[in-house]
Amino acid sequence: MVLTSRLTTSEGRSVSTKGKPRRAESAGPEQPGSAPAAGQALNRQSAKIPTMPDIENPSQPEPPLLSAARGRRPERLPVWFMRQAGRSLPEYRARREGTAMLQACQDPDLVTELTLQPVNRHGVDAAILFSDIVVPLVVAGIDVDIVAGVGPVLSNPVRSREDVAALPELDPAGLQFLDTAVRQLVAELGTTPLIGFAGAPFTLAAYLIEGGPSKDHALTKALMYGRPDLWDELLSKLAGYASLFLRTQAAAGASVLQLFDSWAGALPATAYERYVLPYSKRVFASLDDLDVPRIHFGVGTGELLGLMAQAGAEVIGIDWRVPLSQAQSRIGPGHPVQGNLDPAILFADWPVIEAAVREVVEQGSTAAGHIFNLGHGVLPQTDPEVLTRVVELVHSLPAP
Ligand code: 1CP
Repeated sequence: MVLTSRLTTSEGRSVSTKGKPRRAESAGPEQPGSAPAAGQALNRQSAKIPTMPDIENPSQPEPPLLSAARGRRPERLPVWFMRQAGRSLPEYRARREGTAMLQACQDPDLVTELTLQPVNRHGVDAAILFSDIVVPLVVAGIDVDIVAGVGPVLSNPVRSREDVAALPELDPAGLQFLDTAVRQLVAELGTTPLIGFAGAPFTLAAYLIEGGPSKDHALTKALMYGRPDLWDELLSKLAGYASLFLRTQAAAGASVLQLFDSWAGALPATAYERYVLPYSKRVFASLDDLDVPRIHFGVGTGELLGLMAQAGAEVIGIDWRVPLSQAQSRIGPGHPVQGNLDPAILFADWPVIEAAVREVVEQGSTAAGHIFNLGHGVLPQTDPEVLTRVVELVHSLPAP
């Protein structure tokens, strides 16, 4: 791939300069040793120093996102956006043209470019790997496609004992593209952290069983309540997928990991505790030795926050339905929070957006740490200029 040149911002953040230079930023001197060369990314799994890519300059401050994720209060409030890479960006639409989504996810050079796009454009405090939660299913050989305007669709949904038994374990050899993409990205990003992610067992199971997006998750719940033995077998396998996918990213240099249990909010708390929490716990426990901060997020999970906080992640992502102040009392002390501006508010006039951003920052100020984000993904119609403006505003506010 063509490596891009690098600038170091006034805050010491290293950014790639491929394409348009970032506005409102002056080019500082190249910082010696600010990033390992491509292919020389530290193996943080063994080195146990996930936050310090710059070993030649130990005085360099920890990136704000990592500080907040570790429960500290950095000088600047960190901000990134779920689904920051993708259809809200014209450069994304241009670059993706003619390449199927799941093909793009397995092309390390394209993954690198698409992951960097929102970092270069918005100046966010983290990159999130360009991938999708169904990519491990593809690697496992399951016939899944991402259909434009729909989402993941499976040709043969998993509904019987035979279907579950036929699911293979994930073969690490199939994840070479992921290792390559993450190493390239870490080298390109310099001090900006890369967030690796995976879909949680329940949310993956929902796609496998329903065969595509679903509103009520009726088939998933029917199998969960009606066939607990099968459910256990299925979720155990999917916990293995998530665990391996996350470990691979951390081993290649991702410095934060997020587990998306997007559709867990479909469940009552009692069912979540019995049928979902044990498997999410298993995923997090398998990462305990890595010393990489973990984020756990789901949509519509207000009633589940206390239980989700027991799964093992340090940071709890809060969707836009629950004010951060209330969320803190539900998850208990000691957990940094991530969130939670309503993504739809970005379509309002700027004064409305500004007031809402300030309110989220204010409410997050009492948490153990706060990573500013939306309460779910960026909507495709969002004006990217507004996202950049939100980043500038968050960075301009006095850190609480
Ligand atoms: O052609 C396209 O552009 C397809 C749109 C798209 C993109 C850009 C999909 C289809 N997935 C993605 C990338 C993606 N997916 C990322 C990386 C980009 C980034 O965040 O910057 C991430 C983190 C995901 C994760 C993901 N995929 C989740 C969990 C997060 C969430 O939003 O809750 C889920 C549930 C999916 C499934 C999925 N993939 C794509 C769609 C439209 C959906 C949701 C479909 C549904 O409603 O069930």
